[in-house]
Amino acid sequence: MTPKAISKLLSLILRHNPDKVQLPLDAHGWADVATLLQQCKAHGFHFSRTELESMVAENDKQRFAFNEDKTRIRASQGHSLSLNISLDLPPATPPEYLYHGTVGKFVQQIRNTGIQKVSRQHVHLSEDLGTAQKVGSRRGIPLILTIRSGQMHRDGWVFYLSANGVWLTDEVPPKYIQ
Ligand code: HQG
Repeated sequence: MTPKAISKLLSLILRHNPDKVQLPLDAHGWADVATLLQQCKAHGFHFSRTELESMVAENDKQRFAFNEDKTRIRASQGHSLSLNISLDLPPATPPEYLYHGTVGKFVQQIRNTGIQKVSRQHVHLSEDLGTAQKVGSRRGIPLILTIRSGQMHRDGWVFYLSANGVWLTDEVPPKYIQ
């Protein structure tokens, strides 16, 4: 399998559907690496530990992280709400402004109801415009919303920073969207 194919498979398994290869995840989204390799193989997806490690190291968005002794792996963000895991990240203080990349067709509803998690565990926000552009481009012509995250935080909203630099929060009410 190519690194990209392994990344796509692991995004599916570790964020959304571990049952695809009957893989147990713990409450914080971690999977045992040996079990992951074995279960993928049993379901027709062949890759070695070395291939896995180089994919994780070289992944463009650093989507996956190992624990210290590399016996466990998880996705750093992007999990489905239905998976019911907790990343167990400490609350963090965001910069004054963060960005959310979306597309025009969602903007009116976002103006009405704020940015919602939709199907994920958190709303995903970016620290830089370039990343937000890329996130929005997945769905069409990107439209970037600027979030008054500093004010949100001072008003008591909790933020988390994922291991790969994505800012996470529960929702962004309309009044914090510029
Ligand atoms: C939109 C990728 C209508 C929201 C990226 C987005 C990210 C609303 C879509 C990560 C809404 C949800 C997450 C509302 C939000 N009404 N539409 N009230 N609130 N939306 O995929 O942020 O490449 O769940 O704007 O890089 O696009 O997979 O979230 O367009 O980090 O690693 O509903 O996924 O990472 O879409 O992307 P998503 P997202 P990977």
